[in-house]
Amino acid sequence: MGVVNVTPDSFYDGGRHWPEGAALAHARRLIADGADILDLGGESTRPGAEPVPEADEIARVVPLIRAIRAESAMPISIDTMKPAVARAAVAAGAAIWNDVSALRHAPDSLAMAAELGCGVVLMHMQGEPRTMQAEPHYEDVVAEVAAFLAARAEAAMAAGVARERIWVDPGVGFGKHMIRHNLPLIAGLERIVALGFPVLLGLSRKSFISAVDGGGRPAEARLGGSIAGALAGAAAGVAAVRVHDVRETVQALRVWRAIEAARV
Ligand code: HH2
Repeated sequence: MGVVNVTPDSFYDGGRHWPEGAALAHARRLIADGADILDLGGESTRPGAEPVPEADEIARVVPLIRAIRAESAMPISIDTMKPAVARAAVAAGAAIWNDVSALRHAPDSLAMAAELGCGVVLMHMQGEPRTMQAEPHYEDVVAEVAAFLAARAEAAMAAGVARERIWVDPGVGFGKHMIRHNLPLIAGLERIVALGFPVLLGLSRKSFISAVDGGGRPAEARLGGSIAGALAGAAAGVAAVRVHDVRETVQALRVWRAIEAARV
């Protein structure tokens, strides 16, 4: 899954694909690079990011979805917490609602997901984006994330979302201590995969990579760690990795798979 953020402030690609013409060029590039899904976002979820009004978010993503749809059948997911944005995106041609709040942000999120009938990514987050990194706490991070995702999947199904439309995501970096929580969570991915839903893993260029690599590495200098994390996810059986660098990740996954296939 290749990331296209149409935002001025995303932690890595904020402002790069802004305004919309640049975002379309980037989307084309990710398709050519081997993406299987494009994830479009019109609001940054980085810690401390300012909320974007609904109408502005729609104005950022809908024209881009239409433009991609006009030239490609590539599945598109919309990265939003707002039901109205998801509805507008699906009407424009998006097939998946990627919600970092796991359909908890608005009272009508669950009902909207059921009504839209699209795929849904339910992501774990402790707290909410503005404050989530303040003091994250877990007794057993893998068990708690797994229990949360199972409960949200149940809630979605109870609201009418079909089981086969549900994906789950452990939410690396969302209300998690860089080292104490993110690393055991990635190491314990098999237990998330064992829930029985396809797992999406997003760790591309996130700060824990810098923390592991001695600190002080800006997002531009975290590609190696991103690929290492994607391979760890693949080994654990995740269904997709959400990345900024599609070409490099596709190559790493192809080589890893080829080596696995050559095992005797
Ligand atoms: N991470 C980000 C945004 N959306 N969605 C899912 N399902 N999983 C993730 O790990 C995830 C996500 C953060 O990355 P990015 O979009 O690059 O940054 P920003 O939120 O600042 O736009």
